[in-house]
Amino acid sequence: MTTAVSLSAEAIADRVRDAQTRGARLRIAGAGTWLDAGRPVGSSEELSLAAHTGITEYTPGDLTLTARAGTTLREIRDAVSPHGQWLALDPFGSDEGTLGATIATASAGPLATRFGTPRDLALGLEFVSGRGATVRGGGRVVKNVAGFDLTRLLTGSWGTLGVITEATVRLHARPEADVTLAVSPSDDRIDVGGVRAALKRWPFVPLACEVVNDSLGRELGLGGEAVVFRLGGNSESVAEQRRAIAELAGGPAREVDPSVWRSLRAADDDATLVLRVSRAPAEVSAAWADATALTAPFASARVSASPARGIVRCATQAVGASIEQYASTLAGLRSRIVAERAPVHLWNAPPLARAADPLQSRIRDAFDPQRILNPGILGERAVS
Ligand SMILES: Cc1cc2nc3c(=O)[nH]c(=O)nc-3n(C[C@H](O)[C@H](O)[C@@H](O)COP(=O)(O)OP(=O)(O)OC[C@H]3O[C@@H](n4cnc5c(N)ncnc54)[C@H](O)[C@@H]3O)c2cc1C
Repeated sequence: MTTAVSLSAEAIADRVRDAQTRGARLRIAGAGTWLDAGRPVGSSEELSLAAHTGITEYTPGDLTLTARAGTTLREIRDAVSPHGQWLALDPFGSDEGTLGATIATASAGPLATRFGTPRDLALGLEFVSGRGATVRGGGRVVKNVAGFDLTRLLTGSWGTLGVITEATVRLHARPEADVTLAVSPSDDRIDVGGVRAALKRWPFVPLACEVVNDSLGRELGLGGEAVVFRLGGNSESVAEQRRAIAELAGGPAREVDPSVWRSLRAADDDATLVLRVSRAPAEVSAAWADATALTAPFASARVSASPARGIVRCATQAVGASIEQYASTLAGLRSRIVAERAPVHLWNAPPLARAADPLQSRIRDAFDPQRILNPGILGERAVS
C-alpha cells in the first residue's frame, strides 16, 4: 500500500501510530529514485512523502531555507537561484531526489569537497519518530545551535530513527565565476596522493575535485583517466586557482563543459553494484591504487575518488557470476567497504556483511522500539 502524504507532520505521525497499532512496518519513500540502496527492507507498506512538498520559509538575507521533506533538490535550486544562492548538495543521482531522502541517507556529491555533507548543511529537522511523536531538533537560523546533535543523529540514519518531515538548510552565495578544468596524466597514471597534497597546500579549496578512472573518464568525454576540478570565486581568485593547477599539471589544464558534473552524478544510474571504499583520508592514494588495480579486469568498472575526502567509489553494471566475482575481488581491499547499492543476494554474502552495532540498537530502541521504520535497511533484524 502506498500513501503519498500531502497533509501535515501530524498526518504522518497518525500513519506511524496506526502502523504501531496494527503491528505493521513502513518503508519510507521520497521520490523513489534510490529505493534499491541499502539492505532490503522488510515491509510491504510504503509511506511516501513525495506529495509532502513546499518551501515553508526562505529569507535570502539569512542564507537559510526551510522546506517539507518531499521537496525536490530541483525545486529548491529553482527557488534560490534567482537570488544568486544555491543549496550546495549535489548527490549522485538526479535533482529529482528529495531533500528529506538526501538528508536521511547523508548523500553527498562532488561539491562536498568545498561545502561538506548534509551533516554540515542541515541546520534543523522536524521528524516523526517510530513512537509516532513529532520532534524538532536544531534551528532555523545558523546561530541557533540548540538540539543540533539531534539533527546530526537523524542525518544518515536512513529513516530508521524517524521520518523526516521538514528540514532547514544552510544556503551559500553562488560564486561569481564557476569554471571546470580537466587534467589528464602526462605519463600513464594519476598521482592521487600528489593531488591530495596539492589540495592541502593551496590557500584555496576548489568547489569540487574528483579523480576518474579510464572507463569513467571515457564515458564522460574526458578521453580517459583524469582529474576534474571545479573552481569558484571571483574572477581574480579563479585565475589564481588556474595557475596553481597548471603548476600541478606541468602545463595549462583544459577547460571542459560543466555538464561533466551532471554526467558524473548520473553515471551510476544503471550500476548493479556500487561500493564505497573508506580509509583514513591520508591513505586515499593507496585506496585508489588498490581499487583501480583490482577493478582493471572488469572492463566497464567505473572508479572515482574524492582526494580531499578520502573516498573511493567503485561501480559496475556487471550481472550474473561476474558481479559476484567483482564484489569478492574488491573485498580483498585492505579497507572498509560500504555497499551503497547491491543486488539482494549479495547483501548476505560475506564481503558485504556487517556486524550488528549495540550502540545503534540502543539508539533505535529509544526512537523506534518496535522497528516500524525501514526495518532491515541497516542490516539489523526486525523485532517481531
Ligand atoms: C542512481 C543513483 C545512484 C545514487 N548513488 C549514490 C551514491 O553512490 N552515494 C550517495 O551518497 N547517494 C547516492 N544517490 C542518492 C540520492 O541522490 C539521494 O539519496 C536522494 O536524492 C534520493 O532521493 P529520493 O527522494 O528519490 O529518495 P528515495 O529513493 O525515495 O529514498 C532513498 C532512501 O531514503 C529514505 N527516505 C526517503 N525520504 C525519507 C524521509 N523523509 N525521512 C526518512 N527517510 C527517508 C528511504 O527510505 C530510502 O531508504 C544515488 C541516487 C541515484 C538515483
